[in-house]
Formats: sequence, C-alpha cells, structure tokens
Amino acid sequence: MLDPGYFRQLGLGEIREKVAAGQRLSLADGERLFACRDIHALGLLAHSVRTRLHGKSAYFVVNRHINYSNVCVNGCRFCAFSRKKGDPLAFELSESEILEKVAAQKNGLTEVHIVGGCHPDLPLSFFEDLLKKIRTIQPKAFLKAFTAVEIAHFAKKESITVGEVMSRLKAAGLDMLPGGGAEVFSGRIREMLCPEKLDGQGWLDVVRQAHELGIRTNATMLYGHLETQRERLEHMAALRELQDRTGGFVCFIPLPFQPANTELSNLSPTTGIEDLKTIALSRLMLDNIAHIKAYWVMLTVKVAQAALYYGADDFDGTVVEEKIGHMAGAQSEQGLTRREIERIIVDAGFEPVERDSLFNSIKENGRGRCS
Ligand code: V47
Ligand code: SF4
Repeated sequence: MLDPGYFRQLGLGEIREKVAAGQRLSLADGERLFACRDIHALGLLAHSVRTRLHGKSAYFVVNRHINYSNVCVNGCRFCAFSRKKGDPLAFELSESEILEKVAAQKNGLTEVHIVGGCHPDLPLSFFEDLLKKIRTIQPKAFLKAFTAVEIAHFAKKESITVGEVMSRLKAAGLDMLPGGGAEVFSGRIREMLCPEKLDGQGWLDVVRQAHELGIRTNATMLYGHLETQRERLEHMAALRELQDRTGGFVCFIPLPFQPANTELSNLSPTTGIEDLKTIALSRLMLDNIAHIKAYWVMLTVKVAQAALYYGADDFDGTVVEEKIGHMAGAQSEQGLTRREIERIIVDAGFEPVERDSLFNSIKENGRGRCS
C-alpha cells in the first residue's frame, strides 16, 4: 500500500520506513512532510497509521455544547466570541437557563461540553452547583467542562491552587477537561495574539495536574493565523512529551482559525489542503495520542468527511448549539443529528461507532458513563 518507490521519488523514503515501522518522527521529519506538495502522499502515510489504530471505525458522540457566558477578561485577538462585562452583546446564562438546555436533550446524550469566557465575577461555587444539578438531570452524560485557561482563572479568582479547583470540580461531577485554550504554545505568537491569557507552559502545567488527579483531557491547536509550520510542530512535540509522562490525553483537535469579526479579519481562512495537511501531520507526529478529531464545526462537514482519509478517526458529535466558531464566521450547521453523522461516515466508506467521551463504544458498554 505504501509503495516505497513513490515515497522515495518524493524524498520521503526514510519517513515512509519510519511510519511503516511505527517509529517516532522528528521535528525535521515534520518539516519535510509540511513541505511536500503531494497531499496524496501525506494522506497515504497518515491513513496507514489511522487504519493500524482504528481500522474502518469512525467515532462520533451524541453531545451538546453549552457556552455559559462570553464575558471574558482576556480579549484574545483571534476571538470573536468574547465581550467585556457591560457590552451590549455580552451574555450570561442563568443556572436555570443552562439546566433547561441540558434537560431538553432527550436523544441519548452522553456528553455535555461546557465552556465560557474567563468571567470576572462568577464564583467557583456557581460551577460546582451547576455540575451537581446537571448530573441529576443527565446522570449518564460525561461532564466535559472548563478549559485549562478557565481552571487557572478560577484558581486566581478564588486564591486557591489549580489542584484544589479541579478536586472540588471533580467532587461536584466533572469527568474531563476539553482541549481548548492551548492555541499554539509559542511565546512569540501568544505575546502578539493573547498576552493576557495563561501562557503555554501554564496550560501544560494545569493539564499535567489534571492528569495526575485522574482527570483525562483533550488538547487543541489553533492554526492558520500568524504561526509558522515549525511552531505547529513544536506545539505537537510539547503535547507528545507530556503524553509520554502522563498518558492523560484522549484526543487531539486541530482548530482552523476562523477570521471573521476578529481583530485578524484581514487574514484569509485556511484552505482545504492546509486543513488536510495539518490533520495528516497531527496523526503522524502524535504517535502517542490515540485519536485525532475532525471538528466539523470549524472544518466544514465536507472537509471533515475527507479528513477521515487523512488521519482523523473522530467526527466529534451532534453539538446542537455552537457559538465560538460561528461568531467568527464558521459556515457549518449549528448541530447535526446522529442520523446525519452516520450518513456522512458511511458515505465516506467508514463504519460509524457511537462513543462516549473516553472513546468507549456505546454499543459494547451500554449508553453513557457508569454512575
Ligand atoms: O479555546 C477561539 C478556539 C476553542 C477561534 O475538547 C477559535 O473535545 C477558531 O476547544 N477560530 C474552543 N478557533 C473549541 C474547543 C473544542 C471544540 C470541540 C471539541 C473540543 C474537545 C474542544 O476555539 C477555544 C479557542 O482555542 N477559538 N476563537 C476562532 N476565531
Ligand atoms: Fe476569552 Fe477564550 Fe475568547 Fe480568549 S479565546 S478571549 S480566553 S473566550
């Protein structure tokens, strides 16, 4: 399948051998792959790894996103979602509004994904109460909530450690952290785009502590703005290094930058080829993270479907309501039904597997988390 002559002719003979032998790729290998203009060659390499790990399975989850508030003290330049307190477009959902959204899901929900801005006033007790109440309404759903950036913000606000924040949230029902807020770890980029935000090392420290507390997490990478390909590879290498130590990452999610309504709206959105290349590089570099997500909300359904042949094995889920990408111009639907996702996956030639947040098959394990 990976014809040696074809890869040799592209100058990728050695990399092909490493991939076939399951050996780790270096940053220099990653740079050579990014420089390759033959997208099929990258796809074949990434697909061989994806197939070795997951066969024909393509995973999805019946989930619901909830953004509790867009009020944020950080003001990242790439964000179209956040507003300062008092802005006419600022919003804060009340506890009962959030619980209504959760209760309205009667479709076998197995994941609630809750994130928001770094709100200056909401106390940690608000989120503890919220998690406890959501748990009683949807006892089988995994509660995947609060990025490492929000956790660090809660700690600062309450003058306690991030470990204490996560222990309290875990006791209230938190199962897992989503992967947001990682952006790219490069100090050069963060200084330009999000100087107020928790820095790259800070993000990695919070996530390491989550893993040590038994809280699994995802990891994202925001690409397609001012970062270099080398900075993307360094971001992946930092995640790979932490994963070697903790094994706590479940899934990696490359997020293509949506420029509309942001301070970087002069930039063009990523192209489909750039997206597929980045997915393929993620699969090839992150040899110790089991799952690569094609997040259809930001990629579009069509590119996400194609990404299943470029190293992605997960399609995310039903989502229902999404604000962060859509406020920045994402053209995708707000949500998809289970049936629509299954059709997209089958049409691509894969077998849909409904999963929970930790990628246990729902069919094999029964629906939802064990209580
Ligand atoms: O943290 C902000 C990013 C993230 C923009 O863990 C932007 O399963 C693109 O993290 N264009 C939120 N991206 C999304 C996220 C996520 C999504 C789906 C699944 C999971 C998971 C995590 O979106 C933010 C930030 O990094 N973001 N602005 C923008 N204009
Ligand atoms: Fe706030 Fe997150 Fe938007 Fe940054 S990306 S401004 S931290 S909501």
